[in-house]
Amino acid sequence: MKNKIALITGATSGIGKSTALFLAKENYDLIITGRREQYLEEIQKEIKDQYDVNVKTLCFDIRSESETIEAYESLPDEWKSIYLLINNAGLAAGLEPIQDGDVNDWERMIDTNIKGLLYITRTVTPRMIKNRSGHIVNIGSIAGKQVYPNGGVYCATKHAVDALTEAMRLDLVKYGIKVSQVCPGAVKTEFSKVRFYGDEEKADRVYDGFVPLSAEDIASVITYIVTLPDHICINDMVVMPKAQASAYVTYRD
Ligand code: NDP
Ligand code: 8X3
Repeated sequence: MKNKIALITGATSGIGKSTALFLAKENYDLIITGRREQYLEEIQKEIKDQYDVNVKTLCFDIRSESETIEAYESLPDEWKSIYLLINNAGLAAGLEPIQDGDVNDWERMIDTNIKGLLYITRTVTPRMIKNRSGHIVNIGSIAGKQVYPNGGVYCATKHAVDALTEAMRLDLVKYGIKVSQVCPGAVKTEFSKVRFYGDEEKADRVYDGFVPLSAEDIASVITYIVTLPDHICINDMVVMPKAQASAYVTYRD
């Protein structure tokens, strides 16, 4: 295959979907993943209608190690040589103090944001090592740099992503594999709707009175990072809306 191959987890919406469109424009062949098959097929068509690249869809739940491995193994051999892995799938569930937290929410976040990211990375990296080439971009968060009240477990999962980014870079540097992290502040996607269990009004209030980042803003940053010359690695980038000074200080008009 002449193009580099990028696998993007969580490409059915938000940052992952936008990144798929941006990378298609850069002539990457794409593997887009998520649990909503219909969305994957619609996005595959949207990309192929606009760009002359190949697109495969893999529908699986990243919380399951066996589903993750099976999905990868279902790819034709030439598609298994993934150059770029965008570890994006993730969520926040609930906004509660520790003493009131819902254990199911905690498990969803830990299983997706930490364990899922590890499963796909463990699955994809042996071939990168064999090829002596690759780039992993982990989507962390400002919540992986700071902790805010009622968000303890989500913040802990993103702190884990921060640590794993550094760990992956240490382990993979000798194989010529780059590892980067992008840590956004507030991005208006399905994120808050998922956090508040589908309550759209509550989700919209998160972005009242200031201009949040868009999924395209983060996709453009990811595209910048992955199109730099091979010898340059952006290790870590914190990207905030102008009005958001930290995880817990946002200036609202
Ligand atoms: P969205 O909710 O719009 O997108 C989340 C994506 O993750 C969806 O494509 C979803 O696909 C996928 N996903 C969630 N759970 C699973 C699962 N179990 N298996 C497979 N895929 C899954 O949110 P964003 O685009 O905002 O979030 C993307 C990443 O960015 C996340 O890691 C999030 O933590 C991070 N982030 C978001 C910020 C924000 O303010 N929005 C700020 C900082 C970081 P599907 O439902 O089809 O499975
Ligand atoms: C998402 C940003 O501030 O809601 O990671 O945690 S925040």
